[in-house]
Amino acid sequence: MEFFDIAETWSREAISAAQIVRLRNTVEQAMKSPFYGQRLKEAGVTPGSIRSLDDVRRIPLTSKDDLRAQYPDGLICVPKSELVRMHASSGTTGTPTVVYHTQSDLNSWADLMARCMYMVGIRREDVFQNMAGYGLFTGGLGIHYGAERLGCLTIPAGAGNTRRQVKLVRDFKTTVAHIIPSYALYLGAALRDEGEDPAELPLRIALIGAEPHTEEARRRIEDMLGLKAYNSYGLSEMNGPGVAFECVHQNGLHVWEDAYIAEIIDPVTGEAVPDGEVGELVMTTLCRQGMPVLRYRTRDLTRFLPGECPCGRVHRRLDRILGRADDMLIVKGVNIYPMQVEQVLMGFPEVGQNYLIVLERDDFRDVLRVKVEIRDEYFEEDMRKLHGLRERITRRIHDEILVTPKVDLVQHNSLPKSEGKAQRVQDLRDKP
Ligand code: ADP
Ligand code: K
Ligand code: ZN
Repeated sequence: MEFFDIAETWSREAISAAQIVRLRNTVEQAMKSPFYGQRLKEAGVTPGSIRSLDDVRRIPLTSKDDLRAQYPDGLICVPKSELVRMHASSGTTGTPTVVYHTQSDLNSWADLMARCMYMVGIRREDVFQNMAGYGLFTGGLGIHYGAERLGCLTIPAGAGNTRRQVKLVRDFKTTVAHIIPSYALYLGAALRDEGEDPAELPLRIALIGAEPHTEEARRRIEDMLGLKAYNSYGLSEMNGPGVAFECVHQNGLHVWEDAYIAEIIDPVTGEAVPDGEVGELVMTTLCRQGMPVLRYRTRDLTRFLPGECPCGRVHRRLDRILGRADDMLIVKGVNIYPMQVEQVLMGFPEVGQNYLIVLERDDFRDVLRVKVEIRDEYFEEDMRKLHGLRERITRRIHDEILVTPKVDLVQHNSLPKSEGKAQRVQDLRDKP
């Protein structure tokens, strides 16, 4: 087994020992910002009072609103002149949060990202094309510097412009791409529409992440593009990509515990959930100087997977993200996650790459409408067959979420598509 970083081979004892020392240092560093200075003082937390890892729970949680309230200054813990970069979250759910980095922060981020890429077999001989948006979004520069750190020839293609992406892949024999899953599905379908076989491209690995997606969507991306797709998880508040990543076994995402403390809590009570249960992921940075963040409530729902990974890394594995707590839909009193609907849809070969969940109100009753793009070759079939397909989709969604949806079969490429993270839900319930 080859490793990029010695920390990948650490035992549980070594990880815990490092975490305690790093947590103390992080608390000491965080106290330099007025926000944490005050918070930690109120909670009676000092570096010396951290004696075991359980002491992390004495640190108050930090919410997205706490960070938003610090916009645009952030929680800086070094002289301003030491900062060399800022990023902001994509703002998918409101005012963005801003994060600042020193050069040493950027170096350790690039190391973490390179570690992820090396773990799935990417080497300096690979040609890496970043199809994610650059700019404030961390999926651009964050992965870019990781790929360079690893030594790959790196093509900063940016998002969108499918023709150009494909030309770059062909001309420069790109072997590895970073691509948002909804865009990967679109790219594959677009090539197929033009009568080309996307699997003939030289791509062998895709890093997919930045938005929730199902196992079914991953398999579809792998089959269509003829490559291996690895789930990449991160968020701006914790740097961006490079926080947790699948290894070659594709059985959950190793969260890098030498750089972060990950906890999973009950989003209502704030208490730790029993191991293996789903809850909200809470993260603490352990190596960041410019802007450490303590016990950040990610709003992302997942669970720790039990057991050891055959790859030998003991860094704990997270299950794929079920969705954001903010994404949960309540329809007719039932809690629904968009990914439950995606999971059903992606199981139908007739279904194309795009769908949209629309919530409407009809005489005070909630209506869950699912608009589904159908691949051309099926769309042209006779009405009876389409009717049958619609009924089967309706039934399968009902079996999954226990609410009967209204299913609209629509033509390929007729739903709005985005270059960044896909918008899967439209809530029209409170609109006139
Ligand atoms: P925003 O919250 O505005 O989208 P970020 O760009 O920081 O800002 O995105 C981080 C969020 O993206 C995560 O909190 C998570 O909800 C989502 N995300 C990132 N990677 C994945 C992934 N692999 N699977 C599911 N969701 C992901
Ligand atoms: K190289
Ligand atoms: Zn593993």
